[in-house]
Amino acid sequence: MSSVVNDTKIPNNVDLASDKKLQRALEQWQPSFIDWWLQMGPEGFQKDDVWLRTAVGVDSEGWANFGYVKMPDYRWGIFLADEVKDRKIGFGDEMGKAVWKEVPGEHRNTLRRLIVTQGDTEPASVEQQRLLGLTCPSVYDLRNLFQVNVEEGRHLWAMVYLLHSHFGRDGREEAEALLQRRSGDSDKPRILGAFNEPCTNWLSFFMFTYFTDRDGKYQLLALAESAFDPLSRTTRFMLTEEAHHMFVGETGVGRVIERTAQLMKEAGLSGDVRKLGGIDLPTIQKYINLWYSLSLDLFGGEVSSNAAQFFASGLKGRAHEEKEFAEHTALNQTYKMNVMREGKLAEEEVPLRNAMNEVLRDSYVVDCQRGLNKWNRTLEAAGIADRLTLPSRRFHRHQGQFGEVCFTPDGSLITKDEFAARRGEWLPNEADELFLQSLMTKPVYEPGKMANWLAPPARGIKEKPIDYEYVRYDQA
Ligand code: BYC
Ligand code: FE
Ligand code: FE
Repeated sequence: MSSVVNDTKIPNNVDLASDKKLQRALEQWQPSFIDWWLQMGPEGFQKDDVWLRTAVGVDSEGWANFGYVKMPDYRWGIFLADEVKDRKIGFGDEMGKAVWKEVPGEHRNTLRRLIVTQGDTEPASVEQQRLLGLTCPSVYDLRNLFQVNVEEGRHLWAMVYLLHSHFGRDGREEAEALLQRRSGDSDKPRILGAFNEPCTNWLSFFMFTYFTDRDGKYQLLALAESAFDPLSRTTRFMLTEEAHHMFVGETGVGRVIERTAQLMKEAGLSGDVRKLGGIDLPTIQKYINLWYSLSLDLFGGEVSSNAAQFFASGLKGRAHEEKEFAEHTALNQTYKMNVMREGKLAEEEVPLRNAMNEVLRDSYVVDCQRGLNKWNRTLEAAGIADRLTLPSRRFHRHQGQFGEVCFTPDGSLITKDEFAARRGEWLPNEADELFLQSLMTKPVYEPGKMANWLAPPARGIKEKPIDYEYVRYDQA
């Protein structure tokens, strides 16, 4: 068990004090991070006491640490999961060799890019969610939003630590740049598509934490397999935090659906749920379509020489590489997938290594469906015949094989004109956005109260009641 140091400026279990140069560099980055947080973090709540979990170590006690804290005073720390003794590379061309404690020169640029890409998503999501507190549906949800936000901040710290400790001056420059880019900014956007999309209402927030944070889970699982051991150890700990983010999404969407089902019954099933101040199922479906498709793009191209290279050199594996796969070189194997050939949908056998993005996406799709099934059971239990579905993975894509062509949600190829004409049936249109805005104009700051469109959670956080004062709202 690595020991934890909490009494320094930067809590850590990496013995930061023993490397004065590194410690100084990170302590210099820290004020820039705080400036960024004050500027781009949750708007309007920086002075309030929020009942948050703070990671103070990597064992089960170390991160069951709850208490009131003002967000700018949150103790963002650097925590690596415990070292696995004699850990060996588990896949690719270097399989069986000892993992790397340092970055091999030949992989320096690639690893730096992977770490920067991962790091960039973390502050991006905080920026996307910046205004949501002002329209929160309950104090319970407000607290969950902030918990997610501070932990994404910590995930940025996790990547910045790697950049500072292993990539010299280049790494320090990248760490600065991570605080310069801005989600949605046309001059200096965030790196990946979904992280430049607006997330302006709470239905989007719940979908984002269900679908987009789940991409995070799978990318982190793939990086947890990495031969670069510090990357593996840091992502392994990040995954424990990620579970809560996806919980917020899954239960959030689930509570919307539960409330909608109640209102549908009140409205007499054929009635208009919107008139009763609820979110109708077709609207929920559109937001599923939107955030699922945006998140599918985050896995990269279906056929990718980059992905083959990452796998071959041991930088990025498959999710649960050891447990889920019997063979770990992925050589002399093919993977059958849909591709576009001369403007038509075709099936093709692709060398397995080149299909690694798609293999990871497969695991993700299965995991996404689980939540859908659960949400549909809520509808079933309420006696409602409608069901929610995941659209085809070809629908509304911007990367890879299907990025340049258009498909219906059931996966039929259509023209761009047809897509443009029917887009508003499948994806949120302006009227849907305005409707949600009209539902969510006022925040609910009274502990225990819920906005009309949302059912209460089954229970509070960490044995606290649902009406606990999770955020002590400072009226001043
Ligand atoms: N948007 O060979 P290709 C999270 C680029 S989320 C824009 O198809 P490759 C979180 C790509 O960079 C997890 N550009 O794919 C969640 C490449 O550029 P170059 C984030 C894209 O290289 C919620 C070109 O297109 N973690 O943690 O295998 C809240 C062709 O690339 C996109 C990671 O992503 C896109 N969607 O890249 C908070 C892990 N997709 O080389 C946090 C690190 C691809 O032609 N990143 N491109 O200039 C990676 O593993 C990989 O870079 C990718 C796939 C997943 C992005
Ligand atoms: Fe994260
Ligand atoms: Fe997350």
